Amino acid sequence: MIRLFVALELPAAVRERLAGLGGGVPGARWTEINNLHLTVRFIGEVENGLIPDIDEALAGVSAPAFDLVLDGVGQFGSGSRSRILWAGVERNEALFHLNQKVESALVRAGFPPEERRYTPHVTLARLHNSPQERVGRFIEDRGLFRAGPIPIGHFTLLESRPGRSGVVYDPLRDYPLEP
Ligand code: 2AM
Repeated sequence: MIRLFVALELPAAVRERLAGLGGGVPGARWTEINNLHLTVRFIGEVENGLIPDIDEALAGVSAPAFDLVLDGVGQFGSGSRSRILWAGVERNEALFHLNQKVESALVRAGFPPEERRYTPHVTLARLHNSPQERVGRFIEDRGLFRAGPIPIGHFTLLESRPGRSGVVYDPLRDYPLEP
């Protein structure tokens, strides 16, 4: 089995700025700088033998290239449940369009549909029992964070696997968007 997802990789300069946002929240496990990305469609665990089907489906996706702007930070979840801190994405029809194209290509190829609404975000940290007051301050202090426009000319199929010190994301293949 292999754990897969489709994502946009972010340029090093953008990842550096995102990583620079970190700190000051007790109980936060910050995303390793090389792992910062924007998921387009989570696939999950599949048999290795299905990789060619996924590859073919993604290679058939045609969608226009676009610019991405990261905008603000926020959190999913609240209270003592495990939460995440994220950087948000400025409203972007082309990104939703790409998500839809990937979704329908995968469903046509026989994979189960994603039931959850697409909420584009870059995960900055996972929170474990972080005091809400500190999380709230982190978010307020970085409310003006913006990065981009970032030209997006392709999307990527990645493998997620456990590494020695946390998860490792390996890009398997890039798929071009239309110029
Ligand atoms: P997250 O960062 O919000 O956890 C690789 O794990 C990527 O797939 C991450 O961006 C992760 O989002 C996302 N992901 C993991 N499990 C998921 C799920 N069940 N549904 C949707 N996305 C998921």
